[in-house]
Amino acid sequence: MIVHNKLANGFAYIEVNNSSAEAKIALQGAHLFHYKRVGEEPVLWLSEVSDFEADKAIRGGVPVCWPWFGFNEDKTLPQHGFARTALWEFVCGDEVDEKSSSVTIKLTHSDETLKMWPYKFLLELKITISDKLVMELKTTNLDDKSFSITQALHTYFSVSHISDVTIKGLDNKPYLDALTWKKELQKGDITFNQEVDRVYQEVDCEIVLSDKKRVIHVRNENSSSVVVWNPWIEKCGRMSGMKKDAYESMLCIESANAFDDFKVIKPQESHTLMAAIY
Ligand code: TA6
Repeated sequence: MIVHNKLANGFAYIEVNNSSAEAKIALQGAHLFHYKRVGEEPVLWLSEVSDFEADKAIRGGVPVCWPWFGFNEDKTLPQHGFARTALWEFVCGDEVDEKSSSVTIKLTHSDETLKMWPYKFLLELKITISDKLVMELKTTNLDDKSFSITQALHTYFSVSHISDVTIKGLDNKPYLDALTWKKELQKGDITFNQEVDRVYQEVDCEIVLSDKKRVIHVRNENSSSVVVWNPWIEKCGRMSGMKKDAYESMLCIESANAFDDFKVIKPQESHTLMAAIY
């Protein structure tokens, strides 16, 4: 079942239910903010104090960072781009079968976006909901000149407790430590006892997130960069839309084309960033 709903304040979202899973996707930012497989706890973390208001990014779920990841050279422009707070347009819903549904939402250039980023584009996000979550973020260049993007599906995972978490699959991968801006090399599995904000490069394999509750796999296509982030205590206390102890129950593993993994798209050509979570 695919239903269009609104919160009391008019905030529009799409609700998906099938025999495998349920999901909720806001039209603002094409922001998947709930994904739960039948019989399990939600896979995605969502802040208890997140805003659901126009022009404010939902804290949690899967923010779409586009057409840049991180800060823009022009500091008056929003971190992680404008796509996650823009109002997207529902394109179609498809009940593939009783176990799988897909929803496609699009965003295209406007006077407002052209002021921030002077290129004509079509951005489409196709989300397939079953016992596997598949997100395909397709950028098409509608302009007459090439453009370069960086992007991320900034996925917030719900975890039993951050101290229980181990991430496998990034051993021996180089990363940019966003806390020191130094390049480092990952040694072994990733565990957490402090703030972690790292952009891994040369990633070409499945990533495995395990905690006390379950094991989650992340596999990306057309991406060789992955961001791992937990704000830990001090930063969490300063983050908008996060309770001070939120760091204990969340972890971001972001499927990206970030920093060295930027993508140049020629006129009339496309690039699709795919993330599968299962
Ligand atoms: O992806 C990690 C990161 O860039 C962190 O540095 C932190 O800023 C996080 O994203 C959240 O950013 P936001 O703009 O959603 O508050």
